[in-house]
Order: sequence, then C-alpha cells, then structure tokens
Amino acid sequence: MSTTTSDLQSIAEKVGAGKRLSYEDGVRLYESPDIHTIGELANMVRERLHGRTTYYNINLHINYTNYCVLRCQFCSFYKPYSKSDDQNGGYELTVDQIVERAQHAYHQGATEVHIVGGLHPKLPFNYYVDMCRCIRQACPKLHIKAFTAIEIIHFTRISKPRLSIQQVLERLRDAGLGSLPGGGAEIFDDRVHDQVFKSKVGHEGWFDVHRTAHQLGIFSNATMLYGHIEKPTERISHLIKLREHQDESLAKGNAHFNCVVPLPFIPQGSELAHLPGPTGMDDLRTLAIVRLMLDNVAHLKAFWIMQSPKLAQVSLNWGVDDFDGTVVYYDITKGHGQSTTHQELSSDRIKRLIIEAGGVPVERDTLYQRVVRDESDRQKNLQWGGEFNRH
Ligand code: V47
Repeated sequence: MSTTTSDLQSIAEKVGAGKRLSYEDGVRLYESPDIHTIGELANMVRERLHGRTTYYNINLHINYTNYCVLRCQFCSFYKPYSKSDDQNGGYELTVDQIVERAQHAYHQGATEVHIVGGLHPKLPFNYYVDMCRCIRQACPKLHIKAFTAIEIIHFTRISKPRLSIQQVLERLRDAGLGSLPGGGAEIFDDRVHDQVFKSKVGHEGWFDVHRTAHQLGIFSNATMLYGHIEKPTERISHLIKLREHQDESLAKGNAHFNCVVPLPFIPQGSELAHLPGPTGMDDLRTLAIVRLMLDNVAHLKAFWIMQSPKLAQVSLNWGVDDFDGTVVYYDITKGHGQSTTHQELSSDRIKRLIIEAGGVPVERDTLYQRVVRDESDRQKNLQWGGEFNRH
C-alpha cells in the first residue's frame, strides 16, 4: 500500500486497527491528493466486512406520482398538481396499476418493490395504506420497501384525524410495509437546506421518522445527495450525524440502517442544471469516504442508475459491496442523454459486472438474506421492460 509516503499515514493506521475516524480525518480524506490510498483503505474495510461478496437484488422501482407540493431545486421529477393528468407531464398511478406492476415483477422473480413518490396534495392517507395492503394480498412474499421519511411526515399531515409518525408507520406496517428506503436525507445542513430544499422538513424530521421506525423494528436505509452546492465539510457532518444515529439504534438493540446509499446529484432538467454535478473521481472518493466514516453501517450501495453501471462496477473495489438491483423503471432521474424512464439491468448483466470486478455475486433480499432459487426460477428471464403503458 502506498500509505508510507502518504499524507494519510495516521488515517491508514486507524483504519488498519479498526479505529473510528474523526470529523478532521474525514475532511482530510476530501483534501488529500492521494486518491488511490483512499480507495485501497475503503477496499480493505469492505473486504474485512464482506470479503469479495457483492450483493444485488431483483427489484422493481415504482414512482406512484410526480405531483409534489415541494419545489426542491435539485429535483427534475416533480410537477405542480393539475387535475388532468398529462397536461404538464404530471401523473398519478391508481392502486390497481401499482398492484399490477408489483404482481408482474413478483411473478418474474422480484423479491422487492421500492415505492416512492412526490408529496401529492390530494391523495388521502388511505391510498397509501391500500397500496401496501393490496400488494401484500396479491404478492404475499414481496418485500415492500416504501416511502421516504419526507413522505411519512406528509402522511402525518394529511391523515384525518391527524396521526403521529408512530401511528402512520404502524398503520403502514400492519398493511404490509416492510422497510423504509433512505431517500429525502439530502444534506443535513441548515445552509444547504435553506438554499436548495427550503420547503422540505429539516433533518430533525428525517431522523424522527427513522428513529421511530427503528424503535418499531422497521429497518431502513440512509442516503446523502452530494455534488450540488454542499461543501466537503458538510458531507462529513452529514455522515457523522448518520453514524451517531446508528450508534443510538444499535445501542438500544433496535432495528437500524442496513445500508447507506450516496446519491450523486444529476443536474439535468433541475433548477440547478447550471451546476456540473460530481465527476467520476468525486463519486469514487465519496463512496470510499462513506465506507471509511460509517464504520457502523454494514452495507454501502452504489445506485447504478445514478453513478452509471460502469462506475458502480469500478466502485466495487472502492468500498462498495452492494449494486442495488434490476430497478426496471426509474422516473426520478434519467441516464445521461436519455428520455426514457425504462432503466433496467438484467440479473445476468449485474452478475457479469460484479464478476469482472473480482466480486462474488450474491442475490439478497431487502434485509440482506441470501436468496436461494430453484431451477424453475433460474429459467425465468428476469427482464420485463416495456410491458407497461408508460407516460
Ligand atoms: O429522495 C432527487 C434524490 C432520492 C435527484 O434506500 C436526486 O436503497 C440525484 O433515495 N440527482 C430517491 N438524486 C432515491 C433514493 C434511493 C435510491 C436507491 C436506493 C435507495 C435505498 C434509495 O433521490 C430522493 C432525492 O434525495 N434525488 N433528485 C437528482 N437530480
């Protein structure tokens, strides 16, 4: 390892000894020109935790509406509400449409459906409860990972009579919700919040939802949206807040964050389209730093939809052990120069990317249990794009 001559010697020693890195260490990792050592250290931690095992899953993302009461500057997905669909590119799916998609994916071998959407001004709380209940009835073993913390808070506001975060989560869990995705975290910093996503609930709200979920035994993920107006110091503070929260959940023996998902900002189509977004080296450095700073979260995911399949593949040697899944349709961000929301990798392609990166592909379910498939499953072509009538 090149660390003997590196400015990162003391950090390398801490990582070698399994000691926790400080805020100052994190900032130094962002300032250091020694990018290769950072990658090697993150890979060392990754191999200590998981060897070369690399996780992926067979999943389907469903974005049930793009109508949103918020106007976050980084978001190119939201549309102001209009009563008639399609006037301005806005849409909302019915519960039946959602169930049909989930059911189709389930019969093709999906183990997870990942459902998030905008904060719709009109849909009642029952819509979300029905969504979970009807998916659960139609697909008894499909894990429903749904609703960011921001949506959960929205549900507390629209429920009649008004429910607490705990009551909302309990109703959804009883209807079939399995876990929470990590979205909506952005950057936990008041300066960044006030500039870029002012109308969104602050970070205390995000943590309240995840704390309550963890107390109820509901596992969740965490994200960090990077590469817009935030500074490296603000990224490190964000990671330390996540680490402190995870310490709390683990100390109480509660459910906790399974996985952290750094999301590179994609400027295209957003109000911040004049910004360049992160480069590939920033992506790799950030993924590696997240691995090094978050010593108490087991898994680090590259979301290939945003990092791109090729960079996500490279990142498997930079601390990442999870490739997310087949995804199929993704409406929130589109690939560079793409107009379609059909964004899919077959499980065979994912496995090939992992193997070529020196990884051992392991299909997991949402809670990181290995999925064992029989021959009839293996014969299914886990590729189903183009089946739905898309907007
Ligand atoms: O909440 C919005 C972010 C999130 C942009 O938990 C953007 O396993 C980049 O949270 N550029 C949704 N990001 C995605 C998400 C996620 C994805 C994959 C796996 C998991 C998981 C969670 O995407 C939003 C927001 O933070 N986002 N706009 C954009 N222009």
